[in-house]
Amino acid sequence: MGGKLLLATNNHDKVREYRSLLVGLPYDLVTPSDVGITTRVEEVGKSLEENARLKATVLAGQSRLVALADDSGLEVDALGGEPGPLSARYAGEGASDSQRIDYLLSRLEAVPQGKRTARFRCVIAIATPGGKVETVSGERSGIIAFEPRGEGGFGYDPIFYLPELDKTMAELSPEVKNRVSHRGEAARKARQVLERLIV
Ligand code: ITT
Repeated sequence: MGGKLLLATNNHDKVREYRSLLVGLPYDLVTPSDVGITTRVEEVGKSLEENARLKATVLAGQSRLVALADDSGLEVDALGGEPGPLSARYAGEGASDSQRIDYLLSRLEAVPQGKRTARFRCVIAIATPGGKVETVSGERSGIIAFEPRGEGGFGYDPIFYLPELDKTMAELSPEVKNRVSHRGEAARKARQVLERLIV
């Protein structure tokens, strides 16, 4: 039996996706608030990988549980890879998803369809209380739409258009998003790491 696995995130949308992506593993998934942890780890790293490692290591140490952290972001080519690791704070601390979308669209106003390529990246770090850390990652390419569409998902999903499916990520069902998303790819690799940790 694997015991408890701490989902080291304060983002409820990520928790919802991981509950489905990690289904069937012999772990009881818990959140920081479930185990009385209220600290927010400052994301001081320069890369998604650094920040994911930091969040997983700190929370595994505090909880004495295996911890899985996710640092993810959107890289827009016309903006030199921005917002990247700053995706959550792009329109300032405390901004809403729709304010971040508006801000990003305003930065891309003059950029034509053919130059709006982007990718979502997700890095997952899994840390043990003993201090071991492993990382895995996933990515999904797409195009930044001119206006938001769809009600599903979260974050930048309504403006992330997938030409192969002719839909934005927010127009996909949760099952299809998990199949094609950056987080889905990373979580399938994380599953293998977690299976190895079970003794
Ligand atoms: P934790 O650090 O507590 O996990 P957070 O929301 O601060 O939560 P990140 O630092 O990883 O998470 O920021 C990721 C941001 O990137 C998030 O706020 C979204 O705006 C965006 N993002 C990540 N995954 C996404 C997805 O699947 N779809 C749309 N936007 C996503």
